[in-house]
This record gives sequence, structure tokens and C-alpha cells, in this order.
Amino acid sequence: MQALIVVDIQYDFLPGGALAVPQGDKIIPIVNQLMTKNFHLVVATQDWHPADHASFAVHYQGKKPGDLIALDGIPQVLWPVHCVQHSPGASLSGALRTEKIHHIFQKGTDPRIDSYSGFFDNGHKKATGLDTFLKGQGIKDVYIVGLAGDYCVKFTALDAVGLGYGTYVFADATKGVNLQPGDLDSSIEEMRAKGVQMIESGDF
Ligand code: VGL
Ligand code: ZN
Repeated sequence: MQALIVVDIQYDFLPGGALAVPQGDKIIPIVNQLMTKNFHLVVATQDWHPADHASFAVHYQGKKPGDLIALDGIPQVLWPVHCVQHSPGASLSGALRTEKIHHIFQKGTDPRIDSYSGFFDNGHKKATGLDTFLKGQGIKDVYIVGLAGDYCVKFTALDAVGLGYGTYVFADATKGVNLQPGDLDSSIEEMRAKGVQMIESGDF
């Protein structure tokens, strides 16, 4: 049983958004196409932060987006204000065929901790319910698409491997923030090294 996980295709991660991923919109037709394939189910994740979220650079004097801090002992990149709960930027893109999505898992809701992975927060303290849901549906393999390849897609994929899923990422259905040039490429190398299979949508 195979599930497609659509990660954070929200307006704030698309061109014009608060934390725009360059060319993020280019993956949407590919994702829409994949959603029509023979997956047992399609789920999505949604970055869903309270306005006072501790990952927002604006809350720290003298800090700017892209700076790195320690947040309760966990390294934390600071971001522009993005995906604030109920704001337009937090909505899944209207260009997505959202009617294909069975369930949306929200993450990053705790003001004190970030959550890149769709499965756990960055401290691995709390689960989102995604693993329980997928296991309950008999899912053994997960196929991951979405934004951003060097953050939420990467950590979702690494957690999926750790949870025992056969884990695939569609390389042509993700794009990187690339805060540092080459971040997406090194993320792909790290995912491969840790057991994620990188594939192309055309090979599916
Ligand atoms: C993401 C940075 C902050 C992502 C979410 O969806 O990749 N990146 N919040
Ligand atoms: Zn976020």
C-alpha cells in the first residue's frame, strides 16, 4: 500500500509568498498529475504557526531571517513570518487538486518548537498523527513531493525511513529554498545516503 504525501504547498512557499521557494509553483502540475495515479491515499501537510512562533526572526532583536539560533537547545534557522494560522499565506494553493487529499496534517502549531517533518516536531517530542494514520491504513511505502526540498520534504523523508516506510522522493516535484547555494543538492545526497530513494515522476 502506497501513500502520496504532499508537503506544504502553501501560498507563503510559492513565488510572491512570505518564504517563497524559487520556482515552487513549477511542481504543482506534476503533483496534480501524481495525485491521479494509483496511490491508496493522498495526504498533505500544512505548516500552521501561531503568530508568536519562535522560528520568526521578528521576535529577536538584532536577528534577521536566515540567522541561526539555539531554541531550547535545538538549532533553529530564523524565518520571515510565514504560514500564520488562518492567514491567506497558510492556505494550500488553490491550483492544487485538493479534492484528492484525504487528510491534512498540520504542524508547527506549538509556539516554542518548529516542525519541519510531517511526522514529528524538530525535537522528536510530539507526533502529528501522520504515522498512526498511515500505519492504520496499511501503508508501507510513502512517496513525497512538495516544498521545501531542503527542509520539510527532507525531514519528512528522513523520519519516514526511521519509521520503517519504503521512502521515495520525486526529485522533479520538489524545489529548494537554497538559503546557501547547493542546499537542495546536499539534502538530496543526505536523503540518498540515509535510505531515501530519489525518483522522477516520469518513472512512476
Ligand atoms: C518550511 C521553513 C520553515 C518548509 C517550513 O515547509 O520547508 N521551511 N517552515
Ligand atoms: Zn514554518
